[in-house]
Amino acid sequence: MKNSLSLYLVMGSQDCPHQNPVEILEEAIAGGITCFQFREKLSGKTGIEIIRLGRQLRQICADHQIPFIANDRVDLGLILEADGIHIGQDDLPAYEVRKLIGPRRLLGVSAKTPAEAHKALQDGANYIGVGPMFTTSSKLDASAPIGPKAIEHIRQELPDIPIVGIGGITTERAGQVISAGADGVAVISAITKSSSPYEVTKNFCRQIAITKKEK
Ligand code: TZP
Ligand code: MG
Repeated sequence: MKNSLSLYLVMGSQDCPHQNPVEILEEAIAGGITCFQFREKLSGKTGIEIIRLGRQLRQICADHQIPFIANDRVDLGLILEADGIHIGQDDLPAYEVRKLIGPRRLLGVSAKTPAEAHKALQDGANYIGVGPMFTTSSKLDASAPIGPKAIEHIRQELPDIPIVGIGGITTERAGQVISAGADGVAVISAITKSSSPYEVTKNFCRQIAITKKEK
């Protein structure tokens, strides 16, 4: 699990103003991402349009053995035969989602505190997402940044829990998040809005590898 979290791309069509999500995912996989989450928030898309895009992205991940995680929606995850589901604190309760998706699919839960992280594990989570680390414009209802310190606190109390940091993470900031105790970083705009998703992904991989070596 921890290796799969190393560089986790999160994306929906709302995140891709310059380039097609399919091309971005292909470039990011070539650059070295280790996990992908389909997070479609564009309200203008119909159900069938979301499924069509999801199927394309899902197939690309399958072809490259990259875990494909669906955001929020268990129904969509099951339709797309996703490898897992990621939910927030205000979505369906994690233990209910675990029951729906069975024991084999991955379950990710967003958590900000050691108590939320502990509960997520008890409810059947395989990993937690902690953020926003820094200011982000990719999540409309994002709370104030909680910073890498939040990861330090969770890591102190739960030494083995798989953690991915998220929110405002750039290549320059990835190291701080890993040093704080995260197993990886989750990224939207730094990759999806880059003029070269491939190059920026390679840079992330380099920074993450350097910081992990120092740990
Ligand atoms: N959850 C917390 S912050 C965030 C999500 C989905 C958005 C991260 O996007 P970016 O562009 O990497 O800041
Ligand atoms: Mg959610």
